Amino acid sequence: MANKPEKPTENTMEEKEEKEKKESFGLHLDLLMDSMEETRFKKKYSELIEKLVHETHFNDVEVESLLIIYYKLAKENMKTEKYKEKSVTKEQFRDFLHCALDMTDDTLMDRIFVSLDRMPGSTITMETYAHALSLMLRGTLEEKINFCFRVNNAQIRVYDTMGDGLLGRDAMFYLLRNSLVSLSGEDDAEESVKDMIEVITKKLDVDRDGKISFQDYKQTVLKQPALLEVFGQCLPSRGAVYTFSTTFSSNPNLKM
Ligand SMILES: [Ca+2]
Repeated sequence: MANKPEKPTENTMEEKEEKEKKESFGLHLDLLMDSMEETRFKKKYSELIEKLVHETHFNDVEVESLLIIYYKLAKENMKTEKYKEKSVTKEQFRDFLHCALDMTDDTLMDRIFVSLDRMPGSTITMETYAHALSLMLRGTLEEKINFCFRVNNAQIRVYDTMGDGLLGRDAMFYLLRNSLVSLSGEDDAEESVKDMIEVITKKLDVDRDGKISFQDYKQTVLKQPALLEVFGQCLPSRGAVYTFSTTFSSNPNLKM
């Protein structure tokens, strides 16, 4: 364009960034395949698609689209010849969650992997991937409660060998400090964290034994869903869920 304005307006800047983000993500969100490949894909995965329709909150078209994304990510790996099977690496899934669902916190991602997939190894299976997205995009409150508690516990287990499934004051301090330091700076963090622990314990410790058990947490969050991510973000934001859902679903608002 000859008369391109020097400074794009804010709106087009945003659009440009969004476009670049999608482009940098490249192939991954491209759901198109040539007809031969599509036939092969459907033949190979039709049983798995049917199984996943039962096990996840997606319909058959949505499962197929999500598996195509996986398939294309995995296909890229074959080029490097490092992986013998067509699998998505955890690294790729991390990038995927970053770009598609705006989840940027690396320590959070580590926790999520421990919770999703206890199997060691560098790859993530198609089924684990589909279940993870079902939970993140369409999970019921109860599913999310189970997941978030596991994620928080996984984080503790990394640093605390006591991992007994209870969140005591030390564990809470650790979790909350992580999310607060970035907000308020090192010095103020400690006092704020202690205050928060008081508030949270009052709200969540239903049986008043000083620790937050899964039952304490579950009972409280079922009544007050806003407390789901009280120990730190574990799930993508609503906005990110909606935006990504438009790429693979004809009904992105669908909430099951
Ligand atoms: Ca308790």
